[in-house]
Amino acid sequence: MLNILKRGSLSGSDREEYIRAVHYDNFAADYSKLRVHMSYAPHVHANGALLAWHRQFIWLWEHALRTECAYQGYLPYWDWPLYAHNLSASPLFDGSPTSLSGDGNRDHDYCVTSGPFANMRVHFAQGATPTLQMPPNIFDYTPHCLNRQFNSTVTAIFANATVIDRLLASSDIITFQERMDISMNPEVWAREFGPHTAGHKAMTGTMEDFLSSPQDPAFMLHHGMVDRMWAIWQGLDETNHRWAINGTMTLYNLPLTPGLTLETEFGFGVLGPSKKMRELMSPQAGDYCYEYT
Ligand SMILES: [Cu+2]
Repeated sequence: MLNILKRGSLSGSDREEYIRAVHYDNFAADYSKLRVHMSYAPHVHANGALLAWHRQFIWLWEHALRTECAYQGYLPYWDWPLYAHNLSASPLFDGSPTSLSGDGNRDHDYCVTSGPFANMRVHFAQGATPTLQMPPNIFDYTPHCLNRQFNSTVTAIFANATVIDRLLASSDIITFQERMDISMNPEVWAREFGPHTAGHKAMTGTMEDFLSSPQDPAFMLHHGMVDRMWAIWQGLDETNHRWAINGTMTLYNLPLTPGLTLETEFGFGVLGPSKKMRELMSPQAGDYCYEYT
């Protein structure tokens, strides 16, 4: 009997359980684990690797919660349209004890001072933008507060229900990637976002950093939704969507690396063994056995 792990919304006590596990095994607070996302960042964003690499990244996170923290609940995701117009009203971000903490506190440098992650310290400098050239000293220990500055206008415009419908209606992977992540095109980066970029930009602060955004506990739920969108889209057409790949492993899909194939290998550093793209294409194949509710 297959035991398919569910990913979906959590009730009150389940939320506390999830928060407990996050506190216990926080990729965000673990120097060596966080370095993995930082090191691979220029190779797995705004290109053909974003979806697959982050699928494995959050799966490794889920796996760690389950094996190291005995977490048995669902992996939650951030359902963008639900509170796109008012992030602070969302049960995820209202600052209550069962949220992932709220907005930054404007009287305290936009540090997060409410909810379970109040006064959390993060390790790495922030302010990195997507560039091929890694800024110097990115791995320097630079402790500061987890910070946010919600901008619901961004989610209201770029992560609403219409945006999602349009994303899922994409006729091919090129269109799907572009709609998910318009940052694929640097020319429009400054004025138009796909919902992936919008989630990061709408939270601002820690979540907006290109390299170290996983320092915000919201990162995993944001990428849970990115993965959910891809999983739903893949399932809409097994013949044409399931194995569809497009792009390279260079930022903005520049042709500095070969075009991705199912044999392309992705690294995950200390988090786990390398994986071929082929192994990351179905939530219910290989090591994976999960589905979204
Ligand atoms: Cu990322």
